[in-house]
Amino acid sequence: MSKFDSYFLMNLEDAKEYACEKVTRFDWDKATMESKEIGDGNLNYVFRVWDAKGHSAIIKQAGESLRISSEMHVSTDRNRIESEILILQGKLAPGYVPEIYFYDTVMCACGMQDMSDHMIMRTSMLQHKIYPKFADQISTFMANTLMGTTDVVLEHKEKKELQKKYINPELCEITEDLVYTEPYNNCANRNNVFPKNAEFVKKELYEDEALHLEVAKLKMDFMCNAQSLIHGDLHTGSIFINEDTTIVFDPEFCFYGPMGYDIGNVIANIIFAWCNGDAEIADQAQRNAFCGWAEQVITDVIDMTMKKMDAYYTEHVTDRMAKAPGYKDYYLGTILADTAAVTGLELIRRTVGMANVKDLTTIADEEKRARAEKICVLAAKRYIKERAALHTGAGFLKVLKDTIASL
Ligand code: SR1
Ligand code: MG
Repeated sequence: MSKFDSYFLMNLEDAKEYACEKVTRFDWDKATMESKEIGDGNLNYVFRVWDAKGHSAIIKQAGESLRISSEMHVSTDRNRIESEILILQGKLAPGYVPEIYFYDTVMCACGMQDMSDHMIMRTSMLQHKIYPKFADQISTFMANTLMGTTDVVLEHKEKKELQKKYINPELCEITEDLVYTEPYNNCANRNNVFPKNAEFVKKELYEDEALHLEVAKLKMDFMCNAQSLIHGDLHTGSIFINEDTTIVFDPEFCFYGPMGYDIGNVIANIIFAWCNGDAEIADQAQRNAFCGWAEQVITDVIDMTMKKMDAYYTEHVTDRMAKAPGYKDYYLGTILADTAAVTGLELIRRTVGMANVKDLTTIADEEKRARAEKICVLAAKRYIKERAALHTGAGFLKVLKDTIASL
């Protein structure tokens, strides 16, 4: 019998005891064990547990209600999904995800590698740090995990087994509501609109019917296009980073969906970092260095991901018809269009929706924040409406630059 034989939400003391019992690879020094709750996401509880002998691990537990809102309840099975996906992604992209030590479907918790020698990328971005290897590393992660789980590459029954196993309706519903619905109508009355931009948001988002039509098309595509086993929430809060490595975690929103959803999330969140740097860095040379790097990342992530996907496709394609001349270019073209659209959707929902980003909300000067949010919304509308015409990283960056110049 163990106190962890039935589910309850752990506190700091429980987390230490739990790590001792479940992370058996370490000979824990019980007397010096400590724990700290370090979660800053919207859903789960994350404990770092360590001892004086140098052992450490992360214990992550899914609560029955979400941190962002006690009224929102999502199956705690999301912890199993996340653990299994990290194990799978670790095979497809070795070294790009934390090692999972165990997962436990009773406590809805898992133990994983402590990444304390890295920072959460959003925190780094708010300190305006530059990571020259990021674009190359994240593009490798995405090309391998996304292309590696498609019908182009996998035996189709194997793919359908994965699709069945990770259908994830509850987490998908959050995305369908928060990304693809509420930012355009505030139908659940939980949008967070910066008061200075209230009129602007009403006109540009709530009253633009042509935009609503495009978002409707994209929403149905998100629900119906079982293209690839996507991460589903690949923002800078789901990435650990340091000078040498990029580690992706938190794939609890994963399901079979359009792979542009992941790539577009990365691009949008780099744009948020750009906006924060532009508004908050006083020194011009430093501002140019950080924003210039962010611009290069936007260009490189698009171009490198597409190039690596192209190569992965050529090397690993198994489907006979997907080898038809011209099909690969058509397929990659649809991914780029989806990427542009999701860049726009993520920019909009994090600016005006329920779950905002610190990159915008911490901009101290109200005029600068209003301007940054206008840049995000106006660029976003172009990414959505002009998605079929964007074919290169330079094209993606031009939309952002032209929008800035227009304000
Ligand atoms: C109710 S959860 C809000 C957001 O946090 C997660 O990280 C997802 O992005 C979700 O949309
Ligand atoms: Mg998360």
